[in-house]
Amino acid sequence: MDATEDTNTSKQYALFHKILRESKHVAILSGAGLSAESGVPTFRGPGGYWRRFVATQLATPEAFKENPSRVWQFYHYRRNGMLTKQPNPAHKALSKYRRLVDSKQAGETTTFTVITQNIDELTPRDVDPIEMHGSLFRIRCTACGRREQNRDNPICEALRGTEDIEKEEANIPIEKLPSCSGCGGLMRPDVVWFHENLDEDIMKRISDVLRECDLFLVVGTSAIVYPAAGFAERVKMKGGKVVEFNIEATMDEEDVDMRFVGPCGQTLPKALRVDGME
Ligand code: BV8
Ligand code: ZN
Repeated sequence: MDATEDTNTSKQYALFHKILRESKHVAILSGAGLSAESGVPTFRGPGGYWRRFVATQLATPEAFKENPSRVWQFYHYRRNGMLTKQPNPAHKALSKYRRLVDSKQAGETTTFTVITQNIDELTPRDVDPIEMHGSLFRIRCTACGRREQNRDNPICEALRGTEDIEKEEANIPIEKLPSCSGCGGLMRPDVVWFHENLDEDIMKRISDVLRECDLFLVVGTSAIVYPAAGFAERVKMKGGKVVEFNIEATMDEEDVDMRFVGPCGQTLPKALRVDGME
C-alpha cells in the first residue's frame, strides 16, 4: 500500500476495515492529539507553554528539585484545567472497539491494547489503557514512594488560585506543598519526567504487546518522545502494519502503511467502524 494515496477516501477506509478485520492483535499508541478535541492543549501546539516556560523544561526531575513550587503550580494548572474536559469521540471509539473485540464481534481480532503517552486519564477506564507516562491524578512520595490517586482541586491550600497565570508566580515554601500522609515527605506528580526511566513492568507489558502486534495505530502523536517514538518501527520490523491518525502527515513515509489525515475524533470512529454505535 502506498501511504501517499489520498487519505480518508471510502476506498481507503474499506481497505483499512479489511486489514482491521483480519488482524489478530491490534494496538494503539496515543498522544496529546487524542485529547486535543477535548480541549486539552498539546505539547507542541500553543498550549505547550505555561507562563514563560516550555512544558519540557518543567517536566524534569532537575526542575522539581530546583523549584518544586513552580513545578507543582504547572501540574496544578493542568489538573485544574482538566476539570472541564470530557472524553471526545476518539476516546469513546476506543471503548466501543474494546467492547466489540471482547464480545468477539471484531473479525479475527482477539486482543486490543491501548498504550497512551497521555497523563490526562481521559481514555476510558474500561479500555484499561497502559498509561506509560503516569497520571496527572496520581501522586507519589519522594521519600517513601507511597502512591495515591488524588483528584482534589486544589491538591493543597497553597496552590489555590495559582492557576490564574495573570497573577505573579507564587513562591510556595516546600512545607506547604503536598505532603505524604504516611511519612510527611514531599509528594510529586506520579508521572515520568524527561530523563527518567519508565516503569520496568510497564515496559515489559509493552514489549509483550509489540511482539504480538500485527496492526499498530499511531494516534495523535508527534512521535518525537522516546521510547514511545520507537514502538512503530518494532512492529514494522516484525511484519506488522502501521497506520497513522494525525491532522498532518507526521511519521516518515517508509514507516507507515497508511495514513488518515484529519482530526482523530472524526477519523478513528469511522476507521474502527464504531461511528454508528451507542
Ligand atoms: C528515557 C509526562 C531513559 C510528563 C512525558 C537526552 C538526555 C536524556 C534523555 C533524552 C535525551 N534525548 C532524548 C532523550 C530521551 C527523552 C526524549 O525522548 N526526549 C525527546 C524530547 C527527544 N525521553 C525520555 O527522557 C524518557 N525517558 O528516555 O529514559 C533515560 C534516562 C536517563 C537519561 C537518558 C535516557 C521519558 C519521556 C517521558 C517524558 N514525559 N509526559 C508530563 O506530561 O508532564 S512526555 C510528554 O511529551 C507526553 O507524555 C508525550 O509523550 C510527549 C508529547 O508528545 P505528544 O503526545 O506526541 O504530543 P505533541 O504535542 O508533541 O504532538 C501532538 C500530536 O497530535 C501532533 O502530531 C499533532 O499534529 C497531533 N494532533 C493535534 N490535534 C490532533 C492531532 N492528531 C489527531 N487529531 C487531532 N485532533
Ligand atoms: Zn512518604
